[in-house]
Parts: sequence; C-alpha cells; structure tokens
Amino acid sequence: MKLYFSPFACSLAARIAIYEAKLDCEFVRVNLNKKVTESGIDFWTITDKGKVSALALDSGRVLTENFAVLQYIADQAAPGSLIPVEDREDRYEVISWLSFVTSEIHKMGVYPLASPHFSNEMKAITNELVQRQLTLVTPHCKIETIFLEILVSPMSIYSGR
Ligand SMILES: N[C@@H](CCC(=O)N[C@@H](CS)C(=O)NCC(=O)O)C(=O)O
Repeated sequence: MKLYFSPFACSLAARIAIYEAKLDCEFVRVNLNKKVTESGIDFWTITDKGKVSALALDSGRVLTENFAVLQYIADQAAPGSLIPVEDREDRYEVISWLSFVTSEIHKMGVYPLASPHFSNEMKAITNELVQRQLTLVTPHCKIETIFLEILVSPMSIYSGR
C-alpha cells in the first residue's frame, strides 16, 4: 500500500489513521502545486483528480476521496479499533460524521479559508461557519472510537483551533 500525501493537507488524516492501524505503507510526498512526487513522478498519472489523499492498494487500484480512503484504512485495522464493526448502529454514526466533515467542513469551510481566490470578508464568514461546525463534531469524538478524533484533528489544525 502506498499513500500519496502532502504535509498538513487533508491526507494527514489518512497518515494518522495508517499509523494508528499499524499498517505497512509507503508514504509518497507530493508537491501539489507542481503535481509531482518527490521522486519526480507526474502525479496526474497516479490520479486524474490531482488531489491527495490517493491510496494505491497492492492490487494496483488507486483509491481517492478521504471519505472512502479513511473507511478502507479503518477496515484494515483490528476489528472495531478505528471504526465500529458492521451491523452496529454507531458505525453508521461515524460514517455520518465523516461525511459531515468531508462536505460541510473540508470543502465548504476549509477550502475557502486556504484559497487565495476568496475575499477576506468571505473568509471571515467562512471561519465563523467552520468554528460552528467543529463545535458540532467535537462532542462526538469520544464515541467508542478514536476515528473521529483522527479525522477532526487535521481539520482542527487547518482552521487554527
Ligand atoms: N474530495 C476530495 C478532496 C481532496 C482535496 O481537496 N485535497 C486537497 C488537499 S487538502 C488537494 O489535494 N488539493 C490540491 C488541488 O486541489 O490541486 C476528498 O475529500 O478527499
């Protein structure tokens, strides 16, 4: 397994999850501006989305989208250690929060904050929104799993909490 990552980008969640799951994995740093890996491979040839996280599985399949990548990693860990096992209601609660962080915080909130294309006024509004969304997620970080904490920590770093 090979994780294509960029320091302090959202791929940090996948890196932490892999360490927590104690999985064998090669970490490949990507320069997201140049779309090139540290060894000079054109990142577009790895994924035509050009974004981290990208997780190359031993089968050759490349998984993208943190929502999927994190669930895959969690399912490779010891059963129930990162995400509740199948058939448990709280598994779906974790998945629900994963979706919330992916859509409501990462793309709706964090992306505009990091983007040079948004005005300071827009960033101030967004920052308020992100803080509110993080307040919603944080109390759920303790639900029988550290998975949400893993996901939320990098997001917290992003938004300066
Ligand atoms: N929908 C993707 C978004 C991933 C994403 O936006 N990754 C950012 C880093 S946090 C990236 O690679 N940006 C580079 C780019 O957009 O060119 C997911 O949820 O995994």
